[in-house]
Amino acid sequence: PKVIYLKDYQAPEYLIDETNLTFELYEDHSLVHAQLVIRRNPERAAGDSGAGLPPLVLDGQQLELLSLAMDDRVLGEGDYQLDDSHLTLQPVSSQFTLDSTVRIHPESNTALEGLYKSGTMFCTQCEAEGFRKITYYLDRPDVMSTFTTTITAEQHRYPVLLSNGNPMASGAEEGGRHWATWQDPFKKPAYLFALVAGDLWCVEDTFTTMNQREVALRIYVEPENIDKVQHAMDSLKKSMRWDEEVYGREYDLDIFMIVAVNDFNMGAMENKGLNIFNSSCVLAKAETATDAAHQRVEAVVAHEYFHNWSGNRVTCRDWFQLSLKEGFTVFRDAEFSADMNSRTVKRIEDVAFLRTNQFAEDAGPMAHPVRPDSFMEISNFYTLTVYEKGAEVVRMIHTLLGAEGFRKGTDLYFERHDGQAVTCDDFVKAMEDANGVELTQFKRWYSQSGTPRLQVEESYDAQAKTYSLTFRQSCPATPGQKEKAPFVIPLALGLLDGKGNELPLRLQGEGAAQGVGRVLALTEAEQCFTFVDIPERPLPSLLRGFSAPVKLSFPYSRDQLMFLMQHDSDGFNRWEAGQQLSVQVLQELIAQHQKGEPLVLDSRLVKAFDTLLGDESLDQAMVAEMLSLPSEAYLTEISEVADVEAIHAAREFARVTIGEALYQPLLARYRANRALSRETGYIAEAAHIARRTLQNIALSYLMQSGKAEALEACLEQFNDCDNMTERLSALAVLVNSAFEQAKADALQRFAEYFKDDPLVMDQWFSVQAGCGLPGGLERVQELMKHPAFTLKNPNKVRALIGAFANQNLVNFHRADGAGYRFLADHVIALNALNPQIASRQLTPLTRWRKYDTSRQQLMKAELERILASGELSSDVYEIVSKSLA
Ligand code: B3K
Ligand code: ZN
Repeated sequence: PKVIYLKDYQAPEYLIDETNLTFELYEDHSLVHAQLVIRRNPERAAGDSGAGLPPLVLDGQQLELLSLAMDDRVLGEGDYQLDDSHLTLQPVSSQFTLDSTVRIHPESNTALEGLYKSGTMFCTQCEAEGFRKITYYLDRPDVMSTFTTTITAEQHRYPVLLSNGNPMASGAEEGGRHWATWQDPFKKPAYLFALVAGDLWCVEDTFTTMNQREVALRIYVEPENIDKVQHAMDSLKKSMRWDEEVYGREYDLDIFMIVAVNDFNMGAMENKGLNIFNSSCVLAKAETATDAAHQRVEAVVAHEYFHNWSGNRVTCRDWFQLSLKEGFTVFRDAEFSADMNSRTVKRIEDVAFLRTNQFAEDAGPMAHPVRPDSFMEISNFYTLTVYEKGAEVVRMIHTLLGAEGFRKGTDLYFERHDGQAVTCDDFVKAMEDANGVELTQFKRWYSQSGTPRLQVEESYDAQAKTYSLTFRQSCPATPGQKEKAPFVIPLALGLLDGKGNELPLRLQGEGAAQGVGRVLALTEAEQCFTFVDIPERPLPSLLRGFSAPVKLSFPYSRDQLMFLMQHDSDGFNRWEAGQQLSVQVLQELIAQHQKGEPLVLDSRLVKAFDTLLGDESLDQAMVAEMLSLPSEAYLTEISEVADVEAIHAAREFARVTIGEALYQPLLARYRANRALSRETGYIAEAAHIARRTLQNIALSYLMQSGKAEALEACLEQFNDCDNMTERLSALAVLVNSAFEQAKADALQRFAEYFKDDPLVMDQWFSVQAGCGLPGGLERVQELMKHPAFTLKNPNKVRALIGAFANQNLVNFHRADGAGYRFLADHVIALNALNPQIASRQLTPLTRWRKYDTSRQQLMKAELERILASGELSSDVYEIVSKSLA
């Protein structure tokens, strides 16, 4: 596959003003008629006269061309050139209409890109480059067109026919077929096109916008899921209101639709007026979806809705700018979730995820800037860096400008670029212009990859009462980028006195203290800040709220961390102090394990947890977060060379020790919370979610004791609860326990009861795939034979293979390499079926540099085997070849 570079970007030679599509859907093929109103792009027309018009090169893949006409002149084979990805013709005037008919095969499309079938329904996924599998087109985001779409299909099988925009007309045809026409008045790139045809039911509601326009809201699902839609509908209405209140953005069409499909490569897709969702991101009810699933639905519904402005009304010029819409929209949905739930907990979850996964990506062979310079396959760039780090970059702008300044910037951005396809530079320019600031150096966050390190040193002068912090930033080399220039790092901090109170902050040279807590902007490789009037040696609270995506190091003692855990006014940093304490303690255990010494847990960690459990005034969600030890994946990420077995043994040892030492307070908390759960029944609100989370963490520690009393509590919860959160947690701790009979019974009864609900079966697979007890690979191989499993459904692949390779590190990384062989076998099988899913599942193998030499060899050997396995998709080829480079 060839490499595409940002530096080669050129505006399109031609534009498409109008796109008229007619789909004829049949069981063994479909026909697509396209009428495109095309004109020469005036921006490119300067030197045209003498040389004549340039050729028109349309994208098209896996299309069977049946007819072609230009301005009513039928074109024959000599009039155009066809290869497997382009149709090239020679225009004779600068404006013309092109008519084409192609035959395609959605019924056998297992890649789930373009037009395909999910179960009995037809649906589409066009981002990034799927539209070219539907018809010949200028399939690039800077070509924006109005779309009119007519769909014809058998009435009985496909009573519902949907596309973007507003419904215009519909009717019956002979032979039991019917048709519907939709028109989208907003110009859009082809990647936002969508079509759905199926036997669907919908839940309807309305939303009145800030200008009193009534919008019809419809969520379409297969009939058996109609009772699982209310939560998504509530989330949608909250999102629409929030975007009006926080960003002043109003919805623009008269109707907004969401369709749930079972077979989907990603979470969801923001097609104009017709969002298509993975059913896992729409369907939720108490009995079948956990709290986490409810929160995910709320977040993804919001994310896709927010794209209507950040992505659709203002879109990307080219795919290198992907983070323009994704980073910004992730930031928007994170703030929405923070406002709907607990702000601190949302931040903790996002940071834990970023540090575990995006930092690993940024340190690996696929490291790339938030705005990449090149790619082979754009589908491989829907990454944690583009999404999550991209959101951190937008958050830093928000931090530097303040909420008001940021809003001025987004207002200008939306006003200036409405209807346009623009760049990350345009976004930053709007921020600069609206605030009269310069962000030139800040933009390095878009162009430099890698996670910056920030080393901090302190010194206190008791005589002068000054306290100085020296910051040294650096950033490791990443593929293609050896040297890095300093970043602008917004550093939020506060200083605590010996009682835990915040000290007023005045920097040397400032007239008066600027209050407690503030944000410093670091811009140099090395920089020193001196605070004056500091009466005693303070304890600094640094990088509050994780104000920049960096690896901070400051030599805190364990006692200082315990102090911060209790006294820091920043909730995020209270949690962070606890994490750092846990990391120190766990690393000590890891070292003991490696030396073959007996493991001894620092009792201060137990004491800190005891204090947390005893403090009834604390937010339960925070207590739950703070009682959770850093994951094995995070401990891997921060290791120089990850010792899989030592990490697992250390963490398990800590869990057992804590479970035994704090058995009584955990049991008390557990019983109190479980009693409340029974009393109130399931309510999907923050306070209840917090209570259940803590209850379930307590249960998992209690079960570490192996006591019959704990088993009894666990079984009682499993059998007698009214919701999936309690049931699945109980199942998960049983699965990870040594109570073989109880485990087998519970698994069997669960599967029997939920066998017809694919999303619940996904959870059943995941819980088992993640079980770190010996024999994990064999269990997963056995589960692959279960009738509910299929490689063709991405959710199933993620639930079983993905959960095993990403969450069951001790089994996946077995010393004999069998886990690696298993993964590679399935990547090879998936490569032929669904390249996007194949290449995503590969990620764990790309991390081979983290492991000992023996595992490195084994992992590389599997990558080589994939490379040699035959014809590879561009998706898989790019990841494998870059990983081995
Ligand atoms: N924009 C889509 C992603 C589509 C990915 C295609 N390979 C989902 C989202 O970020 O909202
Ligand atoms: Zn998105």
